[in-house]
Amino acid sequence: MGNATPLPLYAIGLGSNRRHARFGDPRAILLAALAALESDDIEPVDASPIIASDPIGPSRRRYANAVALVASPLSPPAMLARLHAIEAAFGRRTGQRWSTRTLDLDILLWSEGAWADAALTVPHPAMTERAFVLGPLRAIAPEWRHPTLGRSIRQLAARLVRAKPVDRRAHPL
Ligand code: A4P
Ligand code: MG
Repeated sequence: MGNATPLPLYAIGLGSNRRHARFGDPRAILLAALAALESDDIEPVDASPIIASDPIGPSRRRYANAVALVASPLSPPAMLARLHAIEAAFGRRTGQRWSTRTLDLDILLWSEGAWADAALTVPHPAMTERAFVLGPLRAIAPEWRHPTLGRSIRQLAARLVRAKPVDRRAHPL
């Protein structure tokens, strides 16, 4: 049977800053996690390059970060449950916020718009302040418009770069 209606899209943020005994370093963990996302009802569409990023928050270890686009009919809570199952399969320890983690999977965007309940907020509230999200996301979905801010990822990424403090002594005008 033909499928005339395109499936909804999700942008999923991936992060790791801890080795895994079997999968190896954070970069290898993200590659394995990208493969683990694929299932009967989650279809990989695109994946960004994997970047190395300085940690935001108390952890001192560098992160590997990437963003994946997937097509799926799952509701946002059902998608979050899948992501939690994948995190658990990669040995994620829960309970310590911002602790080092083997694998962190966040729902960044959903093509159907915004979602908010007690356990889940989409778009991810912190994504607009995070270069390690907007950089990889811009590489694969620059024209995706943030549903509540009304700006494209390209615009949000450009705005984030401009907002960085500039050392005038290093850049005399
Ligand atoms: N939750 C609500 N909205 C969402 C969403 N859109 N996607 C809830 C996923 N989860 C969402 O998340 C805690 C709960 O948030 C979930 O159970 C879900 O119900 P968590 O992933 O278990 O906890 P966490 O990740 O430790 O805390 P938090 O606040 O989600 O941290 P972040 O925002 O994920 O940040 N620096 C670099 N360079 N790269 C990184 O990837 N990541 C973090 C973690 C900090 N610094 C980083 C990076
Ligand atoms: Mg998280």
